[in-house]
Amino acid sequence: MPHPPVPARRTLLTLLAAGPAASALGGPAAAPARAASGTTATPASGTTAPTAPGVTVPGIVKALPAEHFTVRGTNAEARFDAFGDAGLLTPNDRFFVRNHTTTPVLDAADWRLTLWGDGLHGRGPVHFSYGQLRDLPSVTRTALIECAGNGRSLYTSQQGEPVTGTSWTLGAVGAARWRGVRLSDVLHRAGIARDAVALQPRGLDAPYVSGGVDHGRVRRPLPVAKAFDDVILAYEMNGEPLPYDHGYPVRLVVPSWVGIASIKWLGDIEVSTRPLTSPWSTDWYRLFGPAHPEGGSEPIGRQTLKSAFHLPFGAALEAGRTHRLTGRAWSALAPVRSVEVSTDGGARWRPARLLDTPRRNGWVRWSAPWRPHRTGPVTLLSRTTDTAGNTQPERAVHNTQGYLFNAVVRHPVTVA
Ligand SMILES: Nc1nc2c(c(=O)[nH]1)N[C@H]1C(S)=C(S)[C@@H](COP(=O)(O)O)O[C@H]1N2
Ligand SMILES: [Mo]
Repeated sequence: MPHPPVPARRTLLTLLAAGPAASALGGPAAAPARAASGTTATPASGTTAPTAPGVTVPGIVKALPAEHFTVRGTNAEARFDAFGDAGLLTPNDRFFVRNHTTTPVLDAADWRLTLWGDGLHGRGPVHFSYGQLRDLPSVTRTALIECAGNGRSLYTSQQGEPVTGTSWTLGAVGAARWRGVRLSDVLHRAGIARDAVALQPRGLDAPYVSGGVDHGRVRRPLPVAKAFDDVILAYEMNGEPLPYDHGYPVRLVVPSWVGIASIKWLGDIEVSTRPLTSPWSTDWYRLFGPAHPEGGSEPIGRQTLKSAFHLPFGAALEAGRTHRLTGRAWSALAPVRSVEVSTDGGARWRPARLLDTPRRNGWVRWSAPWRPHRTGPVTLLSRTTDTAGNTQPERAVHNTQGYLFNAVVRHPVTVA
């Protein structure tokens, strides 16, 4: 068995004070702890300290004003209903945060990436400093990051089915322009062997402890084929250094795959000639339940497709005037081809107007005018179809952990 290198703990300037995370930092190299809270740290993005009212979550650095975020445990969901003014790219200060533990505030100056494992020619570990990564040719690409469980609560609210996990509505998704280096370039330079089949990137955040079990640091196997396709090690998000909460100094961006693949605060990558596993590929991020194979599906790779309105659930709309309904649609499987809307609970559908050119790994905004006449409750629906012919179904196939919700969202409003 190859021996994993000790993670570069000394690069962790701070973690949430006290508890197992802080004690893991013990030792002479550990810098004084500073809580990752909304009031003490200066985000790497250079945004100012929070002044807007909102909840401060221990473990998330940036401000979480209530008009843009809903806090869910250690996570912050972006308010999808407020995306109407957000543009095609999600601003860094409005991007959702999914943290298994807490945001570590790292220092790029003493950060390094380690590649190790029997899948490297030299066998010994290979290191890259932040400066060495920045000196490699850079690429910039737009990609969505979407949690596998985005829309999870709709399994229950819309389909009456129980699920475990964070009760996201539709805001565990965002689009950004990522700049960094190709993972393939780094793998070549590190001397990846021809017979390497699996990678396992791992974060520098604290080990994830749940139900009294220490699952270790967040890590998940990544097939070599995907790594060589379009994965990047990103150090910029929308033209700024990665914010602390989004993986500063370096994170993976794995386009079109479920968010868990895009490991933040990347510390090391195991390169192996044999398949690798972690709890994030065996216990979670598989589909379990009666509709799936005994023992679960294969680990989830790609995300699915969705569309939704930029409106709060239960929004009140005035009768007798024309409203411009807007929303977004996206598919991880192919570019969006069309969006249809229904304003009568699904009896009749009409096309929405696409406001952006559909692209792979992006979303499109759309609009449809609606002039309601009768007052009372109405269910609005939107349904997208992509160029590969995938369409949102009426019902999503249930899985116990509520991943990959893809059904048409039934959006209640009131005409008054
Ligand atoms: N190291 C580390 N990487 C991580 C996570 C984490 O908790 N730790 N969460 C993952 C999950 S589940 C998602 S959905 C995305 C969220 O990215 P964001 O917080 O930048 O939106 O990061 C992924 N990468
Ligand atoms: Mo996620």
